[in-house]
This record gives sequence, structure tokens and C-alpha cells, in this order.
Amino acid sequence: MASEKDAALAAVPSDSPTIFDKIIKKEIPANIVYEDDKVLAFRDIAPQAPVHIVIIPKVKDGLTGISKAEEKHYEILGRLLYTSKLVAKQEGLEDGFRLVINDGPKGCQSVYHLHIHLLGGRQMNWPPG
Ligand code: DGP
Repeated sequence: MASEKDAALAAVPSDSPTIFDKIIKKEIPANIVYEDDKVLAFRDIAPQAPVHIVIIPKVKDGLTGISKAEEKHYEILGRLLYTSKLVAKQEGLEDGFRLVINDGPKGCQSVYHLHIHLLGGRQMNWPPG
């Protein structure tokens, strides 16, 4: 099975629909842990920690990644961060957790629909690889 890095290097940055659109439309199954009218959070298919959740905007609006953010995205960016905190609490991560946003090939991004990774349930290391 290809590594996450291989997947990221093979991914073509574009604004085309991604696998996350299918998850949003419930066309493919996902283990959803939080949903409201603007944000969806579900367990990562390739978890890198005991808790690994992906938090996404339901409408991409050009946000293929954080590098494409514009002023019009202020509200949704805030909601995504705030939802990350809510989900961390829901998951019982009182002792700490990590939020990650990968961007572009060198940032190891493989899905071009902005997402925040919420990782927890183990001791994190620094610096990341
Ligand atoms: P990134 O490498 O930052 O673009 O993260 C994309 C993440 O999306 C990666 O950790 C694996 C996850 N992922 C990809 N496809 C699926 C899927 O079909 N279902 C779920 N639950 N997660 C997926």
C-alpha cells in the first residue's frame, strides 16, 4: 500500500471534486463524529494516532487548501478551528492533541479539499517528519 507521502506526491492539485465530496453527500461511508450545516468531521481512513479525525468544510468554495484562503473564508476558517476544539473535547482529549493542515506536495497534502487533521490519544513528538 502506498504511503501517505507517496499519495501526496501522486496527487494532482486541482479544484475538482474529491473523495471528501462523496463523504459529504453520503455516497461512500465514513465514520462521522460531528456534523452541522457547515462542517463535517469523520475518522481518517489511515489513522496516524489512536484518535485521528478529519474536519472539513461542507462547501469547498475554492478552498482546495489553506494556501488558497481569502478574506471571504474568515468565517469558515474560524468555524473549522472551533469545531476542532469541540471534537477534541468530545473525544476526551483533555491532556492535549495536535491539529495539522498539510498544504501542497511538499506539505504532504493528498486530498485537495481543505481539512484539519485532529490527532490525539498518544504522546506527540516535535519536530514532525
Ligand atoms: P492529507 O494527506 O493532509 O491530504 O490528508 C488526507 C487524509 O484523508 C488522509 O489522512 C487519508 C484521508 N482519507 C483519504 N481518503 C479517505 C476516505 O475515503 N475516507 C476517510 N475516512 N479518510 C480518507
